[in-house]
Amino acid sequence: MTGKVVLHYFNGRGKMESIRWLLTVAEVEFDEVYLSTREQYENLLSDGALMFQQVPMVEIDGMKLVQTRAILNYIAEKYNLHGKDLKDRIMINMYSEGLMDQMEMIMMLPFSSDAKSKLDTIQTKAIERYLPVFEKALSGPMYLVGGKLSCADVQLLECTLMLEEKFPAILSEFPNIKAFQGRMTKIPAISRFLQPGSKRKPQPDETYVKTIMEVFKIKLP
Ligand SMILES: N[C@@H](CCC(=O)N[C@@H](CS)C(=O)NCC(=O)O)C(=O)O
Repeated sequence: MTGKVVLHYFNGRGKMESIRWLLTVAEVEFDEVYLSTREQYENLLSDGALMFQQVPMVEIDGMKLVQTRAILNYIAEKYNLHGKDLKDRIMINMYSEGLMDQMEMIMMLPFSSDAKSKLDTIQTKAIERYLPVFEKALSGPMYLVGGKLSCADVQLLECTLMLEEKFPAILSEFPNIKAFQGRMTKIPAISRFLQPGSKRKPQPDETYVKTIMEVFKIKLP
């Protein structure tokens, strides 16, 4: 690897959090540069560092990577967290996309004007659409795909912890997922990541939302 991995994003979860999780599980050390001013963002733009003028951006192996899914796939491939063959990989990617869809809904809540009704929709979709899929996949196997830890497992843990922050009892009808969480949180890197003071970010607060709005010059209606 050429130099240390550097993450460019806000000091908050957003789209970078799944990347932090995956690097942590791969036991890759990383530094972070937090975007807190419009000027920093404009500097990244004028340096040509952001292909689509968007973050997350990750410096790794001499490259400046953008697009969350592409970054996750690169890390997963590199650190053997993307299955053993093409068929494993498509299953991992399908699970992953479903998990990203759910996490995206939660991520957007602080920017939403009708958060309460959005929250209800998230809960209903989680219980009726998403969690049953993972509950079934984990009825027996330790991991989602190919009997081996993959990026989809890491995202499932991240997503279910996020759901529990909003709906503490949401896994009560999903014992296989609950047992899976128990196993995953015993992995030493994950256990450390869940301790206070790690690089894991807290739930978004007003400062985080305000910073994003200022950096991107967003005005809510
Ligand atoms: N498809 C991109 C979307 C990235 C994205 O929407 N990033 C936001 C911050 S979380 C951004 O940079 N927005 C500024 C803009 O789109 O102009 C990804 O998944 O990385």
